[in-house]
Order: sequence, then structure tokens, then C-alpha cells
Amino acid sequence: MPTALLTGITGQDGSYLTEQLLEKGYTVHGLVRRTSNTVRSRLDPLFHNKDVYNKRLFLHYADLDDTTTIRRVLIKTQPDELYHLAGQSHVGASFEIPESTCQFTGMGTLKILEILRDLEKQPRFLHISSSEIFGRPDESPQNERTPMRPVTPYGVAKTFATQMVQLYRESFGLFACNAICFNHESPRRGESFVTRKITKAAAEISLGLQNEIVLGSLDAKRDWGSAPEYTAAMHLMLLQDTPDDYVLATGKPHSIEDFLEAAFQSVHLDYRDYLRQDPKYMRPAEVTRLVGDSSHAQNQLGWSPTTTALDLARQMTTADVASLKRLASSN
Ligand code: NDP
Ligand code: GDR
Repeated sequence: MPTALLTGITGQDGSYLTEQLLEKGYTVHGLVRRTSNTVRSRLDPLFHNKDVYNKRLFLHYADLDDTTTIRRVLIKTQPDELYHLAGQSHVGASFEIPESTCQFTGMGTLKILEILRDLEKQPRFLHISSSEIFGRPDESPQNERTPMRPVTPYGVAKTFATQMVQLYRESFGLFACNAICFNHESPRRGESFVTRKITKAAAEISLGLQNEIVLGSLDAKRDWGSAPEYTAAMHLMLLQDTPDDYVLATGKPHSIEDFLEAAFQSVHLDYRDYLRQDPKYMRPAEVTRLVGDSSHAQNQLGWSPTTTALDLARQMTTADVASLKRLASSN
């Protein structure tokens, strides 16, 4: 059966992709970085599955600048597919830590491409790019041919990585793809991203655990889709005859207020009674409206997004209410 190696396996996308690949019979290896906290909650159900952990799912330590270690793991595991998902994923934080964002997201990707170039058996390679590469686009919706004009350190780092993937594909013949992903969410979304911050607050307020939600700018519109639907498309990209770049998006922009309204309504609350805005969460530059055209992925991969932003708001709030209730009953 085929073997896959993932960077970023502990993240939202890494956890869904791992489950999907294991279900298809893959052996999955994941790179994790050494931290003082060894809790990897998104992978917990897999760790507790005795037929899977250390049988078909294996973890290896490597930070994204551990080039020698990454090369060693690649040689040892001989993957057929390499999914590069790791990176500093918070756009707002990239203004505070631009150097490490560029080091890991930009240079980290180049270092992996350089390792692949020298390997005898080269795995098919997928890099997660981002709608942040478009920054303030001239055209809407954005597709694979829309010029990259990033306006955040995160977007600049992803642009560098995206263009390097294209360069290694064209100049060195690597089977290398960019999944140009618009925002995708799930109950496993990190708690500092706006969607999860909203659904967790709606759940907490509905259970009387807090009485306000504090956000930054509400001006932006985003094209929010479902994380497991997007990771399924990433796998399809590596099954094609030729490597290419694909936009993954729903094509439907929503405002942060739309998302707030749907999340709070699902627990019978009006967000206006609880919202406070704080400049601390506002960014030096804001990407105000992103909406993607995923027709290339739909035509070539036979993929289509089905979950809407408002479905996500309701599903994520319900999941947060359930998890808070579980926590309360276990204490
Ligand atoms: P998460 O923040 O949930 O996960 C990020 C992953 O990268 C974690 O496994 C994290 O490890 C790992 N990581 C971060 N820095 C390093 C490092 N220096 N060395 C090794 N591992 C590192 O992000 P998502 O799952 O949501 O996103 C996955 C990727 O997709 C990211 O690159 C993100 O930028 C990109 N992306 C995400 C989109 C989205 O809407 N979710 C849209 C477009 C692109 P740890 O658990 O130790 O922190
Ligand atoms: P984004 O997602 O920057 O699009 O990056 P995020 O959820 O962080 O922000 C979306 C919009 O909400 C506004 N906002 C807030 N954002 C956060 N995080 N916290 C707040 O309190 C808040 N208040 C308002 C933001 O300013 C922004 O306009 C995500 C990440 O997953 C990236 O890794 C990925 O590449 C892009 O999506 C596509």
C-alpha cells in the first residue's frame, strides 16, 4: 500500500488528511516539532487506536529547518506522496514575527524542495498555498492565473513558497502542486482564528461561562469552506497524471458579521448584545475581500465544495457547546 509523509500533521488540516489517507489504506508518517507540551489533541483518537498508532501511523521529530533530519526521514520512509502543510499559519501574528514566518513558511518550503531535487525516489509533492498570496487583487473571483500581490508578511512568505514550487516543477521536473486554499474551517480550527473564536464565544456565552466577544475589524469578507473537503481535494491533486496548481474555494464570500449572526443565532442569541471591538486585534494591513474560483479543481479533479460558511458557523458552535458540556461533566 502507498506511503505518505506529512509536515504539519498535528494541525487542523494534517489531522483530517491523516484520517482520510489511513482510511484509504495508506501508511502515514508525520513530522512533529519538539515542544515542551506533548499534547497533540487533534490526533488523540488515532493514538488510542491500537491497530493504527505505530502500526500504520508513525511520528518523527523535525522542525522545518532540520534539513538533515527531514532528508533522513524521507530516505528512511520512502514516501510516495509528501504533503507539506506545516507553517506559522496566523496572518495577524505574521506582523509580529515576520522573520520566523518567512523562515519557516518561505525558506522551509525551499529547503524541502532542495532535498527532493537530490532524491533518487522523488515523492509527489503538495504545498499548501493560500488566498493571502492575492492580497488586494485586481480581479474577483481569484483563480490560478490571478497575479500575486500579497500585503501581509504571511502572504509574502506563501508567495515565495508558491513560486518556488512552480519553479521546481518547471525547471527540475518535480511532480509538485500548489493547493491555493481559501479559508477552511472545522470544529478543529485553532482557537485564535476568527471563526473558531466566534463559535467558542457563542457556546460559552450560551452556557453562562462568559459575557462578551472581543474582535478586531469586521470589515473583511472571506470565502469560508470546510477543512475535510479541502484536504480530500489535496489528495486528488497528487493522483493526477501531471502536476498543477489548483484554487480550492466555495466561490461565496461572507462577512464576519454574517458568520457571527449565524453562530449566535444557532444558540438563540443576538451577537450585538455581546460584541466589543478592540484595536489590539486589528492588523496593520487588511485583506478586505477574498473570493475564489475553483472551477479548475471542479473540472479536473471532479471535486466540489458542499458545506457553506453558514453551515460551518452552526456546526462549529454545536461542536463547541458539546465539548464544553463534556468538559463540565468530567470535572
Ligand atoms: P494549523 O495552525 O492548525 O497547523 C499548522 C501546523 O504546522 C501544525 O502541525 C504546527 O505544529 C506545524 N508547524 C508550524 N510551525 C512549524 C515549524 N516551525 N516546524 C514544524 N512544524 C510547524 O494550520 P492549518 O492546519 O489550518 O493549516 C495548514 C497549512 O495550510 C498552514 O501552512 C496554513 O498556513 C495553510 N493554509 C491554511 C488555510 C486555512 O484556512 N486553514 C488556508 C490556506 C492555507 P504544532 O502543532 O507544533 O504547532
Ligand atoms: P485569515 O483568517 O487571516 O483570513 O487567515 P483569520 O480567521 O485570522 O481572520 C479572518 C478575518 O477576520 C478578521 N478578524 C479577526 N481575526 C482574528 N484571527 N481574530 C480576531 O479577533 C479578529 N477580528 C476580526 C481578520 O482581521 C481577518 O480579516 C486564514 C489562515 O488560516 C491562513 O493560514 C490562511 O492562509 C488564510 O486563512 C487563507
